[in-house]
Order: sequence, then structure tokens, then C-alpha cells
Amino acid sequence: MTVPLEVHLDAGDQERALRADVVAGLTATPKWLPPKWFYDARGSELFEQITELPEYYPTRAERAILTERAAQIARLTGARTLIELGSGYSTKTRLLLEALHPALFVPMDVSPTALEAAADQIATDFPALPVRGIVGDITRHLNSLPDASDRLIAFLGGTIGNFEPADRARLLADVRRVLRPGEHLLLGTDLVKSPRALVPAYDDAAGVTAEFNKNVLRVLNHHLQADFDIDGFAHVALWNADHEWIEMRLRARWPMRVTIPAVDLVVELAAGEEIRTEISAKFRREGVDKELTEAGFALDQWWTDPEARFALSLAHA
Ligand code: AVJ
Repeated sequence: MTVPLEVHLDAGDQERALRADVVAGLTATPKWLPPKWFYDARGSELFEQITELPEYYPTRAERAILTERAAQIARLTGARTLIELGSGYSTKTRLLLEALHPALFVPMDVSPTALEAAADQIATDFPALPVRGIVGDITRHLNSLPDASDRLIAFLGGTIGNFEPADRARLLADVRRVLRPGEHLLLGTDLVKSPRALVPAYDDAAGVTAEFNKNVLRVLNHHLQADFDIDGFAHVALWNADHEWIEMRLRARWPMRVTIPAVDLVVELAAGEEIRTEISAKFRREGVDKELTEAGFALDQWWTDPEARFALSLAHA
């Protein structure tokens, strides 16, 4: 079954945003690129592979919590509309759909390929469920979410951790603003733990995360006619203990001059110089509670998996 997608991000829009980010990030010191550009068709597929790696525990831990709590979430929220932000392939969402039996499902993602696959599969498996897939950027298009009643917004996977604290505060406040008092947010957050467990989750033995990280350079080569030598970069994952986040970087193995014709830019990299491509913040209960409260939410429930690796928070507006 094919579900028509609502597109709030046309190709031109995306290219403009990519160009602006590339110019800002690659002319800065140190250099950086935002993680949302990982997720073209290949990047979304690589991320799906990551979720099945032995080292990458967050997806399994979150699924375990959802399996245990889905019925309770349905009872506590009484939600009739399920909105999922950064939905990707929506694999864990099925657990919520089965428990909630909502009148409407609204997945929103920047990746049209992942969204299309998810929306079509869910429409096939839940034939009575109206699905309204929205191709959009959660930092810009929350206003296009439907004004239905009794909404639950799910923001799963720990994707909130990809945003720096100030951007997180803005995003959570924006999510709060689209909800009416009494509507709910279900937020997935990865938790602070030993770097011995954290670092391998972002630097797996099979090298899938390394490929995922380097994929951002392929995206730049493809969309901006850049000439990054992909093999000239090494994948780096490290634990930043001060900020309590994982950082992924791409380290130039030798000096490079990269031309990016679409933005009329030449980027010089010294041997060993790094481009930061992602932060993935890890959380503690007090911090999540504080950030939710500051955004205007009230935390109702805090659930973790048995090993306390990952948490799901249920909050209301
Ligand atoms: C999809 C953003 C939750 O930060 O763990 C996985 C992305 N990056 N491996 C994460 C990711 C490297 C992932 N999120």
C-alpha cells in the first residue's frame, strides 16, 4: 500500500539548508557538520544496520521498555493521535500502535526514503489506520503537525541527544507549544554509563558506524559536487566527559584541499585535523526532568530497561 507523503521540505529547500550548513560548519574552527545530513537513502539504511549491531544497545533497550510499557502508555495518555518525530523506519513504533489503536498516525522525518518505506509498511500492517507521513525538519516544521485531539508526540531513539543544550531547550519548547494542556510527550534518552560501553556503541568492530559517519562526505560529494577523498578520513568516536556526550568526528589522515563547487568553497585540512559530525548526549534523570520542566512539561513517568541503560520519559503539557 502506498501512502502519499506531505512534503514540507522540497529538494530546493534541502539544498539551500545543506549549503548554508556546509559553509557555516566547514569555515568554522574547529570544523563541524550537522548530523541530519547523514540520512540520505544510504545513510538511513546504514543507521538501520547500526541498530542491529551487538555493540549498539540503545535500540534494543528502548524496545524492551516499550514492550513492557506500551499498554500503560495507552492507559495513561488516552491518546487518539500518535505523532512520531524523527521516525525513520518506525520499527519500534509498532508496539505503540498496537497498544494505542490511534485514529491517526503521523510520522515526520527528514528522510523521504525511510519515511516512505515506514508509512507504506505500517499502512499495510494496520489497514484501518490513517497514516499521514510528513517529510519535514523537526527544527522548522512542527507547525505543520495536525491539530488533532488527544495527541501523543513520540520522540524516540535518543535523537534529542543529537542537539546541543540550547537547541534542545528550543526544540522541547517548540514541541510544548504545538500541544494543548493535557497532551503528552514520550521522550527516549540514552543514559550516562561507562565509556567502556558507550564508545564501542559508536565504534563497532564491523565498521558500520565508520561507514555511516563517512556517508556525510558522500552526501556532500553527491549534492554539492565536492571532491572529498572518503578513504582519506578515519572514523573517530570519543566520550566527552565534561559535556557527557559522545562525539563522532572524521579525521584527515593527510593534508587535504577539498573543493566544493556548489558553494564556491575550498576547504583546507591539516593532517590529523578533525570535522565534528555528531554529538550524542547521554542523560541522567535529574537533567531530563529539569529540561522538560523548563520547556513547560511535567514529568509523569520515568522508565528504564532492567540494566538502566536507556530511559523513556512520559510527560504532559
Ligand atoms: C539516531 C541519533 C539516536 O545518536 O545514537 C548511531 C545516531 N550515530 N550511531 C545516536 C547514531 C552513530 C543515533 N540517533
